[in-house]
Formats: sequence, structure tokens, C-alpha cells
Amino acid sequence: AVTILAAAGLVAGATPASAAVVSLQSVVPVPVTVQPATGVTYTLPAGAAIQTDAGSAAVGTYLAGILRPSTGYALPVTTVSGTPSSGIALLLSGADSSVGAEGYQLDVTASVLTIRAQTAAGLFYGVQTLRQLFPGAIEARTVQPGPWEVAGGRIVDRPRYAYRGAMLDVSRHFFGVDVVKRYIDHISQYKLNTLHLHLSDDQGWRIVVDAWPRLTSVGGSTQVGGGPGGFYTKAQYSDLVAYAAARHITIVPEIDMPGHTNAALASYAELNCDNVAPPLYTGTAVGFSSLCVGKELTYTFVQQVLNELAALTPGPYLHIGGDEANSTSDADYRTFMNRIQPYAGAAGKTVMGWHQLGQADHTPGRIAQFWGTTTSDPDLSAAVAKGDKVVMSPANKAYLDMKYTNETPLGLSWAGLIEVQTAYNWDPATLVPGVPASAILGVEAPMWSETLTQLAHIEFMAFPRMPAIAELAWSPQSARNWDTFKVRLGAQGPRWTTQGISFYRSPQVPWA
Ligand code: TNX
Repeated sequence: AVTILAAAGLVAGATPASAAVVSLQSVVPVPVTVQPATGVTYTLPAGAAIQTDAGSAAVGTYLAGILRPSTGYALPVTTVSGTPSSGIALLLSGADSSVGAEGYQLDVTASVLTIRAQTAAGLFYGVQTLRQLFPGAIEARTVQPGPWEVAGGRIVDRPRYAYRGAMLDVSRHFFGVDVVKRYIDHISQYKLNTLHLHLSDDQGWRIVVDAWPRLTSVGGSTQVGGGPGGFYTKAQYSDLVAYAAARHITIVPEIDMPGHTNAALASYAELNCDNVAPPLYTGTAVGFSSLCVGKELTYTFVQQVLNELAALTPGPYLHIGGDEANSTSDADYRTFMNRIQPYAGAAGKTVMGWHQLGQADHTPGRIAQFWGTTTSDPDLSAAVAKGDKVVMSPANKAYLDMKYTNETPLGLSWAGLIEVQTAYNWDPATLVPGVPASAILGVEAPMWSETLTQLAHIEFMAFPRMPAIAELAWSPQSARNWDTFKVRLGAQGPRWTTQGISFYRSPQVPWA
């Protein structure tokens, strides 16, 4: 009984330090291989340095930024010399070759913590793993007592998929730069590498386009429910792109076309077939708007918008939407998409779109994002037959805006209720039998914002499902298991609390 109470920290004089050493087996997403070294523990000394080589200083500075506030240690970022024998080392040499472009090798001995990788991205993901191996108090932003112990052993890890994404709808409700940065921090903790921003919809246009200023001055002036809306200046947007890049996250900007365009049509009468601007829209219906496919000005508009967006986008993809074009005929949809897709290519970018884009011609490298709820879909099959790659975002599994249960105060339920186990228990490679595993580039968890108006709402819907989807995207299917996942997930709870995240305490999870 004493042991149990001690483990719960309830016995005076118990040694919480040893009880608090986090097992190497508790990481989310679960790593490819974990070899604990029984009886070995590393304790971070107050005088430790973070030793880096030529390409790893930025990751070292990032790690110092996480560890300094809670430890109170100076943790200088230094240049490594020789083989490090103490402190923390981040090295772009000597990693097991199996780690590939984004993997890492983490070694914990009694004297030194070493992360090795072939790229800075790999080191960054190793740092996210290391972060979870420290006691949860490491996440505090004020000095905590320690000691800062890490269990000994080796982890060798690499991602399953190259595309590991989250999406945020900043159109239905607008979220400012600070909220988006915090979401970037959240998703980077779970090794996601892509943030798709849904920048335009019927209710709002959220990115400045110099050639069409009314898109934001008019089209950005409201949101669902009639609030003031908002938009990003180009400088703000570039700041977001840089913040994401520093966390090895690529931003994929989306301009949704030809439907979901009421904000643009309301901003410029001449974009409408009848030259009459509709009113701004603050409801939540879909499928009622369309760009005017028969007008030349439409193509001037789209080309200028995509050119300006491409110039702001270091990443490879421009997402052109293409979903729910219910007010565009099938023939017009194909005409429109076949004409505008090459604009992305001409601007040096690859087309990404919702899977309805399978109706239009293939373009080199094109990605179809599957958001259906069925296990066969003609547009998705067409996309795959034409050579598209696929990102899986099945709405009944991966949508973070669906309610967890009927009692969830936020969110929608059109695709079903999504408890954590439902979000976790599917395999991207086999969900849609007609799509070969080789076509699947990755997984993305979209968050639509019809009902979400503030950061706390985003966090409540993302936690704990975003880490569940992240494990699908990162970990090998053979290593995934709900019964062990729910325990690892439950152990994350106190970290989220320390980070100020109020998450959904799913009854399916044994929260620590
Ligand atoms: C469907 S998913 C939409 C969005 C909505 C979402 C709400 C998709 C490509 N289109 O317009 O916001 O459902 O869950």
C-alpha cells in the first residue's frame, strides 16, 4: 500500500524524483524502436551545456528555450568539440542510417544525452521526444524544483508519412497571429510538419492581395455570427510562415474555389456573372456561391491571387479548394479547374485540393485531400487513377471540429461523433480499399471553425485527438495499439495542464 501511495505522491518523505522518471515507453507518437537501459538514469546538472555542430545551433537554441524557464539553468548553447561526454549534444553526424530525412536517434546514458540525425528536422523531432522524457514540470514557465531525470536507453525513430498535417479554418472565425503560433507550437510537439490554413470562404477572406484590396477590406470584415472578422497583412503572414519554419512546419495556404467564394464575390461586383455583389455572409450554410466560370476577369483574378500567394509561400503547395462546388455545374467545374491549375505550376507550386479535384485533369505532383466518410469515392478513385497522391482526412475520423459525444458543447456532428478511440483506430493505408498504400502521402486533421471562436475552443477540440492523429501519421501501424496508446495519452494530461491547455477529459483515457 505504501508503494501505491508513494507512487501517487501521497506519502511524506517518499522520493517523488524516482517515481517521476518517465518511461521511454511513454512517448507520443510511439517511436519505431525503444530499448530501455535498466537502472540507468541521466540527471541534468545545473551547469549543463547544449552542444551543437554547424547545422544544429538553431535546434539547440529552441531546446534551450524550452528547458531554461522551468529548470532555471543557464544551458548555454555551445559548439561541440570531440565526443560529448556530459550535458546535451545535438549532432548532425553518426545517426543510425535508418533514421532517414526526418528521423533521429536518442541515446540516454548516465552521463550524457545525445540526439543524432541527418537533418535539423530530425534533431527537432528528437528534441520533442526528449521533452516528453523529462518530468512534466519541464513544461512550466517558472522555475520548478527538479531533479531533471531521464530514463536511460536508446530510441531510433523515423516517420511513417512525409505529410503530417493539421488544418485551421481562419475564415469562418478569424484567429490572429498569436493564436495560430500557439497552435503551431502544439502540433510541432507531436511531430506534425504541415499546417494548412483555410484562408478564404463564404464568410471571410483572410490574406491581403495587393491587386484586389477589397478582398480583405470588405471580404475580411466579418465572420460567422457577424463579428468583426480580420485578416493577415503580408508581413503578418510571412511572420507566421517563418515561425512555422523554425518548427519545421510548412504552411499550405488554401484559397477555396470555385465555391466557398461569397466573401470575394461580395467584395467585387464585377466578379459576379450578373455584376451584382451579394451581401457579406455570416451564416454557416455551404454550397451557394460560385466564381463566374464564363468570365475572363475570373481568370485574371485567380491568376493574380495565386501569384501573390505563391510569392508569400516557400513551401511546395498551393491548395485551391474545390470542395462543395454545388452551385457550379460539373462541366463548369472541370473547365474552371483545368484552366486555373496550371497557374499554380507557372508560379512554381504544386496543386493540392479537396478530392473532388479528381474530376479535373491531373497536374504534376497533384495531391487530392480525401475528406469523405465512405470507403469508396468516385472522385477519389479518379484522382488516384490519374496519378494523384492522397492525403487522408476522413471527416468521420480526422475532423477535429466534430463533437466527441452528444454532450460536447462545441463542434458539429454531420460526419458523426468522434471520441478519441474513433480518431485513433483506423489505418490510413487501408481505410479506402481502392487507394493503394503507395499513393498515400500522409494524413491531415482539419479543424473547421463554424462553432469555434477562441483559442480555448481550438485547444479543447484538438486535445486529445490531434495527438492521436499525429501518431497515425508518424508511427508504424505495427507499433500502434489503442490499449497502450490510451495510457501514453493519459500521461500527457499533466503536461497539457502545465501548458495551460484545457483539454477534453475523455472517459476512454486513464488520465494521469
Ligand atoms: C465540410 S470538409 C466542408 C467545410 C465545412 C465542414 C464542417 C470540406 C472540404 N468542406 O466547408 O466547414 O464540412 O465540418
